[in-house]
Amino acid sequence: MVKQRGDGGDGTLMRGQAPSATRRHSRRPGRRAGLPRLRRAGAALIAVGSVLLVAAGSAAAIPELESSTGANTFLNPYNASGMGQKIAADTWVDVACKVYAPQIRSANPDGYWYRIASPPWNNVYYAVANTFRNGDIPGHPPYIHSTDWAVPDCSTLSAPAPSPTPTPGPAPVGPSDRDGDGVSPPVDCLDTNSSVHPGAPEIPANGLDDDCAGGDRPGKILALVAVNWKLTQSHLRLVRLRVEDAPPSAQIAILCRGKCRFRTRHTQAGATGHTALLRLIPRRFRPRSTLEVRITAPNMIGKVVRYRILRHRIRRGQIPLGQRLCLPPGTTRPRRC
Ligand SMILES: [Ca+2]
Ligand SMILES: [Ca+2]
Repeated sequence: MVKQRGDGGDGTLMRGQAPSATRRHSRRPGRRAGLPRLRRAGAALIAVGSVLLVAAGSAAAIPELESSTGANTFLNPYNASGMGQKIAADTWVDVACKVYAPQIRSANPDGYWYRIASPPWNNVYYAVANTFRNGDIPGHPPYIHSTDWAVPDCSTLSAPAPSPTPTPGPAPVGPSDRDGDGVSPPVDCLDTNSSVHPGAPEIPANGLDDDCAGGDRPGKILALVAVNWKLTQSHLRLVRLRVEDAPPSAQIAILCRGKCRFRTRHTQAGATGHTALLRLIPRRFRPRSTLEVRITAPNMIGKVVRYRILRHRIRRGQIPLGQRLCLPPGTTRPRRC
């Protein structure tokens, strides 16, 4: 009997959480690879025939990709006032320049904001730089860039657009600051809870937009799929299939594609989060079939483990390796985490 414990085929329990796509923690300047880039300047390159001229003091707008949660915009980055239209998730916008305004804690560790050149922001609204991907490529962690250092400082532009008047320090406390956290609406998106305000730590899947950045961040299901296989010369036989440590009442689906004796089975995790699945499905699997276990729960990123059963691996005496995938809320097609 050949045993496999865990999801990744290497016995490692999949309990880690990938770094957030919207919170990065590096001060190191970085360059992106494989993404569109208009060159930076301090000097902009202007092509005239085959001659390049360098115009010091101006800069082309730089395209930046918003992360998967989107970002609010403000007229004044120093106290996050004058809220504008939100930048939608996974959207490219042109960025004119960056300003250093660390007074709002969610802008840290780098403390920079981007001035958004694209309409409808038109070079007067700002968004926190660390909400953008800044050269990190979706699906290719680690996500480490909080700021794209190719974006010029607004102070270096020869003809900067009107900039907000710096008002260092926390947002002014108004009479409508009912929860006493020092931030008034509309910047405080929930003025009845002092733990919710810009700069507060975002706690995934608690039903609150803790940092007022545009919504509650989905949590990630960290359940374990435990599987044991018995290998023969012609097929594989499941001798153990369990889900452990799932959220109570999580939905569990078992799918089989290819040469299968079933297509789909559904069940629900018990109160303990442990659920035996072997009783629900035929145990014998032939080559050229794929077994998949999906664990989902409301407002959480689902966990998927996929096993491809291949003839050449069976002949070599190799059991299937579990491929770990993610299923974001509202989607049906698993993707790389
Ligand atoms: Ca408040
Ligand atoms: Ca939250």
